[in-house]
Amino acid sequence: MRGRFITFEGGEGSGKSTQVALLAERLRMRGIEVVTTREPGGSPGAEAMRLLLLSGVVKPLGPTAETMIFAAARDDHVQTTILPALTGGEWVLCDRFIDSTRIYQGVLGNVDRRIIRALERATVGDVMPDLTFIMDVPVEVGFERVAGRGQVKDRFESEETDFHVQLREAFLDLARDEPERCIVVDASQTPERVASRIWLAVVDRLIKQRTPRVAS
Ligand code: Z5A
Repeated sequence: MRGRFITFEGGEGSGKSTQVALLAERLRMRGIEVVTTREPGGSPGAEAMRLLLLSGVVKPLGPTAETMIFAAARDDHVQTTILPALTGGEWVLCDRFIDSTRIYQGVLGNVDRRIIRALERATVGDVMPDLTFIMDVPVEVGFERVAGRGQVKDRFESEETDFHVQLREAFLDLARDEPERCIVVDASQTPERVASRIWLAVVDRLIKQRTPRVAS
């Protein structure tokens, strides 16, 4: 049986990586095999492209070219990491995926929606997430968490506050448009509370439905 594919989306510092790790732990405790991965990256080729994308050297080429490099990275990631894992019955938990392109490049970068969708079809095809968590946190909370790491800001973290406010709104709009796939999570709560909310949704949407009913 094909594995399940869950993605985590949202602004910076919203706790995506933390929740990917916590959900993986819970699934493994139930005996489910899990692959955790991220975008941009998640395969050797895509990790090389991640360095280019986050360093900012691609930015001067413009948002359309940047979108194409995100797509090239995704193509390699899907073909070499995600698809083989799903086909082998493993669950894949991915920190960012297509919705980041739709929002960062599409909504905020103003890249033509037809280009975004065409690249999505070419790279993802029917390898669509079964469930997507939109991690929602006030921008200032996300900033504080990331500042606590004391790292140099990357190409996207360096954008103005207004960019991050629009980003948050755009993710919430996307969730409203696709309620069957997307669940908004209040990510300002403690990591444990956020993890519990996510776990309830996974059980409800993906685990219960896989358990065969016993005939009475
Ligand atoms: N991008 C794009 O433009 N187009 C695309 O198609 C794709 C990506 C795929 C990748 O950045 C950038 O690429 C991203 C969009 C763009 N730009 N930005 N910004 P990245 O992978 O380097 O970083 P990120 O995805 O933004 O994640 P992040 O900033 O590392 O944050 P996070 O994964 O959401 O959070 P975290 O690492 O789990 O937690 C951050 C800190 O907060 C950490 O110290 C935790 O211990 C703490 N934390 C986590 N949860 C909590 C709670 N609940 N309470 C308190 N503290 C917490």
